[in-house]
Amino acid sequence: MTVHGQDSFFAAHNWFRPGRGPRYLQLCSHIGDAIASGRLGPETLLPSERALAELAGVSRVTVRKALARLVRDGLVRQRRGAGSFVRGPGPRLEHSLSTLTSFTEYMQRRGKASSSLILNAGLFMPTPDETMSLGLSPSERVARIERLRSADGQPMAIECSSVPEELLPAPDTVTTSLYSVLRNSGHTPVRAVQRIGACNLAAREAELLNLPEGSAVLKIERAGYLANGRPVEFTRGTYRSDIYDFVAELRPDATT
Ligand code: 16G
Repeated sequence: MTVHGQDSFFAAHNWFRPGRGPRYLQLCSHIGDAIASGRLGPETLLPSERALAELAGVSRVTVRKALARLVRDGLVRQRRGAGSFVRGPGPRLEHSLSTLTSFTEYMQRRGKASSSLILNAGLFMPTPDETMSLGLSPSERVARIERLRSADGQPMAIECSSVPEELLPAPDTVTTSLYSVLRNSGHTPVRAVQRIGACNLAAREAELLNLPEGSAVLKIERAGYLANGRPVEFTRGTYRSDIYDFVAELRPDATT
């Protein structure tokens, strides 16, 4: 399968807008958007680097950089000697709603290397939401950590976790797993309540997750509790709905 209407699809007037950032990124988003919308289906063969440079009216370096970004983002696969192909949808990840696991443990079990980019971390005065969810007095501070979470280098979720300062006095100690830091200090969550909803990505989150702005994602709020019932964690996360499936096992209601 090749790209139909190649000439016009890749022509610069269809994707380049002066002042909207580097050409390679604009070309990359143009191709990425077409993959996301299905205009370029799985296994579509993209034109060769040279042909693409000609069609798009850019240098081969620009094309190479755009393709490298698409490969990095998992949208395109390069086969030596055969060319660049649109990838099919990757395997979806099933996330059980009935077990209390951490991102790091969950990815480890699936043989994936997890990593986190700290976007923001520190001790803050609580927002009204945090005060309520964590049962704080208005004068108690919270440790707040916002992270971009990736698996095998691919961005999967953005999570903002808040923990009472008393239970996590040094948020900068969370370098890999929040739960392992909490476990080490004897503050493991043993129960959690989650609220799941759908929403569309705003510009900042879209850029972090490498998805087109407006993509549908899952919003999940988790309130985690210690064995004595004290709230230990309030996490708001944005999860890629093209990868995650949240699965719950259901049993008949014993009262009916
Ligand atoms: C999961 C939890 C999140 C928790 C994090 C800890 C969901 C929806 N959310 O992502 O609430 O804070 O794990 O992961 O599962 P960590 O120990 O790897 O930092």
